[in-house]
Amino acid sequence: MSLPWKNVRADFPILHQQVHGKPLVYLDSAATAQKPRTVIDALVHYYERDNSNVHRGLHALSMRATDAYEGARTRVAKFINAADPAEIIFTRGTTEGINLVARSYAATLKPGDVILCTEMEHHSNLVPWQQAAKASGATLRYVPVLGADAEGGLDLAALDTLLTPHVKVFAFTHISNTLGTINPAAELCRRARAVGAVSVIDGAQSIGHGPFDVRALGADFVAFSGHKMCGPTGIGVLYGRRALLDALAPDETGGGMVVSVTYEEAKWKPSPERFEAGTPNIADAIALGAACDYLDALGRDQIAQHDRHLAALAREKLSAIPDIRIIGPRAGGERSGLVSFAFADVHAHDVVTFADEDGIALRGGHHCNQPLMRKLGLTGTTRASFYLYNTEEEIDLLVASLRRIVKFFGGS
Ligand code: C6P
Repeated sequence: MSLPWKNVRADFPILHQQVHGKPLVYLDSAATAQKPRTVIDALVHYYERDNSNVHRGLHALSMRATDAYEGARTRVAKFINAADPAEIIFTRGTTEGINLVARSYAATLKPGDVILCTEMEHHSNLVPWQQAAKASGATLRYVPVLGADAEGGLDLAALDTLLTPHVKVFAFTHISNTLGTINPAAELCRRARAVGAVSVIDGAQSIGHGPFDVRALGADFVAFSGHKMCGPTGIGVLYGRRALLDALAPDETGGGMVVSVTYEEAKWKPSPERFEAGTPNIADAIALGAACDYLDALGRDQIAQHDRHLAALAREKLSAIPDIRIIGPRAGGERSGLVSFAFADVHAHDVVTFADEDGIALRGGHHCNQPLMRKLGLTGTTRASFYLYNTEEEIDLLVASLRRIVKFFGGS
């Protein structure tokens, strides 16, 4: 919890502004995190000094760009403790990474096979599997979420019956973007492997919020987005175990991913090139490497402790507001750095609009979790998500704003 707060906030130029005449309180980092100066500088530096295409040119700029791009791959591999940089495929983000795996597996699945997801999946880790099931004739099943407010997490006992040898893929989120639930990812990967299924972790909400070790987790595939870990938008990563990637057909074909081409056919390069057809997103990959440096320098354990401390404090303070319903796990150890809540008589969009008048950025709606919302009997929630630049004082401003909103709408 002892991050150097003043210095941390000074690293983020965007935080030092007024919104509607009030100091900005940014509590929407689960949607996208803000960027430190070092990440912004990495982008500027690349475009001012090194901009060139990679893997193709023999001139100085191209070689510098290639070195920086491949350096970023090595940096990301280290960030998640991958065994080999070739296991890092640059994508546009979590969504593209999951689609790549889902489309590739759709070609190998058949009727009788099962794809297992959970009821708390973001649409990006649900719809691609629906499509894969439709395309292949496989069956899609879900691990239930327990409790009227989803406070019980995943029904791990149900896994005993759901996780059979028919399951070929088990795709689950590490941290729920709506509930804040931290799922026992290592256990889920281990149990998937025990029945011969590959594990696919949606790491969108966990990657920037603490240590992340793909080998300790025993993960087969992990997808995440740069923009949720202080990196740029438009860049993400699909991690895949080397042996699995080598067995996977490419999803997209074209320049850069082939060793030889005739008018009749083509031969693929190994991973990662095989999965990166066309000119990649060079600048953003390099800046993602800078984001890894930034987070590691702060200390990822400390970031995790800080985020979770703020969320626990927020939950405690929000609980005192009349008529509030707080969703997700109650125990601190199972909850990440976000809090989701709802009022019976005030729509989440109204809450967000009113809070915005106080300079506070929240997110309201279904958070791309429509089936989960339906299950909980909600049209949406309001979500406050915390990150390394947030402070305890900002929680007090949030609580004061919410009290104003409840009063306006006629509450106690
Ligand atoms: N969640 C949120 O406000 P992309 O858009 O590809 O970078 O990430 C998709 C995604 C996948 N899984 C989880 C768990 C996520 O939270 C997200 C993005 C944002 O919660 C936007 S909906």
